[in-house]
Amino acid sequence: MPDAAAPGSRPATTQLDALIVGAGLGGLYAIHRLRGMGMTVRAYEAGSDVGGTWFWNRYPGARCDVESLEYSYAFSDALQQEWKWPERYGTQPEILRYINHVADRFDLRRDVRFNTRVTSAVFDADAGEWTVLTDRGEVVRARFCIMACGNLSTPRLPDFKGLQSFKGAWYHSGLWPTEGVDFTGKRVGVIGTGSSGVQMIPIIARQAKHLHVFQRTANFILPARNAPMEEERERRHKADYPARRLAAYDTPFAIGGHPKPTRSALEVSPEERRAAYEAKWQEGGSISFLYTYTDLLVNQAANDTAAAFVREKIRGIVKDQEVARLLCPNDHPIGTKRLCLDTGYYETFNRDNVTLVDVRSDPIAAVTETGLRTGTASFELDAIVFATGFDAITGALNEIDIRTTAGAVLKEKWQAGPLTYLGLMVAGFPNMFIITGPGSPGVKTQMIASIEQHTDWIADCLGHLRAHGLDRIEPGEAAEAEWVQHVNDVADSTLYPLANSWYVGANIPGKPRVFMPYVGGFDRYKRRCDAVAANGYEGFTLTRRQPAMA
Ligand code: N01
Repeated sequence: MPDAAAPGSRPATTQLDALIVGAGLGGLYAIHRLRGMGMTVRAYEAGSDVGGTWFWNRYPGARCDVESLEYSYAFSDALQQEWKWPERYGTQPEILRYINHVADRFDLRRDVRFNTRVTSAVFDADAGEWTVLTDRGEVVRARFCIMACGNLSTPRLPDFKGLQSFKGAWYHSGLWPTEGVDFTGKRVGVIGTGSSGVQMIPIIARQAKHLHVFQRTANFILPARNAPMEEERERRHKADYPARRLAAYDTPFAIGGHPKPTRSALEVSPEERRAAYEAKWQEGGSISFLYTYTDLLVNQAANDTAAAFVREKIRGIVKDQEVARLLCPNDHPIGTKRLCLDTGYYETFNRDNVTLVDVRSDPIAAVTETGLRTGTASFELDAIVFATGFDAITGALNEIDIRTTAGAVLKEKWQAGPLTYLGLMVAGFPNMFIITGPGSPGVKTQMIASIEQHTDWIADCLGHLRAHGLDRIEPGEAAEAEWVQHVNDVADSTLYPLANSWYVGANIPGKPRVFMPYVGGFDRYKRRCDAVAANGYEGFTLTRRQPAMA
């Protein structure tokens, strides 16, 4: 394939079968899978190396909340057998080491262009291919575009006045400096108490002279109970890894090892319920807790029992009962925002050098030269950490100018909320596939399982096109509308929409409130995708470009 030209000269056009946006877990597997079919592929990656989320999110304490024996690629049994995870939950450095290992082992780097951001992608309806531009001036033409740009890859800073005037240092959890940050002896403010804030706060508290935690919404946080990997457990898991993966695919979260619940929380006595929650609390982890009963995510009364248990725990751990009251979530059912896993989070608020600031009742008004100001108080800070989240699910796609020569513009089409068929494709945008986009169960599952499932489906689809002499696929408007309705109907049958979460875009002012992930479960979703393919790609139109008349 021709390469980009030297600086100064006119850029050459690179021709590919498939262009991939992103070299995180999704992009890397897409390279491997499509290259294995003999396709010319290349991934474009804004970062200087592989890893995506795990490349950028290097904040102290960053760690996966899915157990490491589950959170890994399944496509190569040799890989899953040889890799040794040292702990129950992988740390960010360990997961990044694993991703680098995968990139090297499968020789993936040679098909990644690093430090390069895709800025626009235009589908040429006549030529039947995409023309993609990068911020380094490269022009790439590709029959297919695979958007593997991540769900939580567009960091979001609140629109506070005065940030430019701040004389100290500031950081965002999702843009953490590679060399790390030492907060020893510093007065630090952390804004945000989602998964990122919850993981970093106990560690920063141990370093800082004083830590102010600015909390707008209290979250439900369960113990991770991280520990070194037990050798016997690892041995047993690896002894039947492929079967365990298959069993996991038959569950809603694509995570195995947890018996499916059989009873409602409301069918048992309060004592039995309490004992069950206590056992899950001791075991650690979010999926096992949500699996205590069948109806925790669909029945408010059932959910209330679990929420009350966690609040009681918070009041038991945190000594100052006014602080405990503020830390008790009270505005959403448990599990309807991403459950956070902690190591010593609530205990951190018993430290003398930690102060919880309620910015729900007294919002942050501005950043000042020397810290932060709320409506009623000022805080002197040497460093501010924004653990304020991401423009989730659609953010990275909307940053690329995606359009077609037929006049379709993705951002315009998605103005009132994203529309996709199966979360994989968008009507009006042929030959563009999305890995774990809106309408996919991705973020509600073991993400790597969804990445592999989506990519395998796409690869099979491209194989089908090739085998039938076809080169174009696009979902129909009716199939797309039916899927979007189904995604909404399923969400509305649960408690999820009751929370102001990033699942509904509530963290981004002005973003349309639409429930974006598919919460019908990975198992159900996979069966649907398989059936669509088995029925000749039902809901899609598959065609062959007519050669231009001489
Ligand atoms: O972001 P978040 P995150 N003033 O959006 C607050 C995954 N992840 O980076 O809730 C004051 O959850 C905001 O408050 P509110 C995981 O899927 C996984 O923590 O909007 N506060 C909230 O407290 C996770 O869900 C792992 O009222 C403001 C926080 O900032 C997702 O990434 C680790 C504010 C943002 O929380 C995102 O997590 C890390 C303002 N103006 C992340 N604006 C693991 O695997 C926002 N906030 C463990």
